[in-house]
Amino acid sequence: MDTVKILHTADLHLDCRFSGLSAQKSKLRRQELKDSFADALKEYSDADIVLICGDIFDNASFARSTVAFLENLFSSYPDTSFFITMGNHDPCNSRAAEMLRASVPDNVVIFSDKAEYMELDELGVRVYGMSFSDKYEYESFMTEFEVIKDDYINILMLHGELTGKLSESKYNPITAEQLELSGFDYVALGHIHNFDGIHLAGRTYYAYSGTHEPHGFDECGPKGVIYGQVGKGMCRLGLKTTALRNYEDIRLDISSARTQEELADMISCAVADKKSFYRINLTGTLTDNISVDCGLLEETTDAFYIKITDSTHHSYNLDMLALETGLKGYVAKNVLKELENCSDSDVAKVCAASDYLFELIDNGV
Ligand SMILES: [Mn+2]
Repeated sequence: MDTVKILHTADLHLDCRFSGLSAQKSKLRRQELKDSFADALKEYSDADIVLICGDIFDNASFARSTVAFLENLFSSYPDTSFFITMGNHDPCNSRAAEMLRASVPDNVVIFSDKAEYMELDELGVRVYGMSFSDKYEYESFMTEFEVIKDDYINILMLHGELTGKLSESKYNPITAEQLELSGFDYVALGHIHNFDGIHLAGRTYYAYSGTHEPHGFDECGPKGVIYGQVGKGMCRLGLKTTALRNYEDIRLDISSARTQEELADMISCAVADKKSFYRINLTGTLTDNISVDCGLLEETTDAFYIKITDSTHHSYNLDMLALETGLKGYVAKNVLKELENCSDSDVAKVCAASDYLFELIDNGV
């Protein structure tokens, strides 16, 4: 069966500000967004067509050098056909879109804000697309397309939001039912920054590629491009990871740390990839000889970016509390008695219950 090799990407958000980072790291990340995209094109340069489904640029502020970068990049693959739809961050009326349109070479098609298609006769493929004209698109673009039914492989590319009801999104709403009835072989989507698999509605395959490189902690998980083959009523596609750095959001129970060195080691082990971004929330019950200084731990842990928060609490010293008069002394004496009589396997449970009781007495929570 005849197939076409595609590379599907979206939501590059080039020139993204990375406002949570230092000026130096933010600049480095902006360069990496470009490097990572260029690397992906090189790695999968045997793709016949490249689909870029919106939000190439992050917003109205973009660098002219980035447009020049894209122009050079597209020019260096003259045998590849590039197709671009503009998204809500870089709609047709934006300066970035205008400049891109004015500069791209002949092997690049940028879809307008009307439903259009291009035929690649040598490949037997038709690529359909439509761009955002403005920040919001309340009406579904899907109603604008009618598939030409013949031997050609029909691929649609859109920036838009999959939704249960058409009224529920202002970002070109698309329903599974529309996809099922559409007649396309593959629908390449952009807008959602996470890849969650290749899906099938009726005989139509569809997927969000997600972004090629994450932009923040709301974009954890593997990031890459979709690459593979599409044919009539079939596809062999998968995510190929491309991200140079990842974001990791971790809860780390440090109850078993007995010394400050052990605590530092546990954090260091959690930071498996020194190049990545980490947000670590420390949890658990600590003994008196462990103290948590988030700033110091951040400084002494080797990572590109690390933010540590402390949600731990200290265990209560039962022997000391048992000497007190009042409610806590009474509870401590009884817990000690309980610990003497309980089996080894119940010690942890009794300790956790007593910690909970003391927290309740101390904080009322
Ligand atoms: Mn986006």
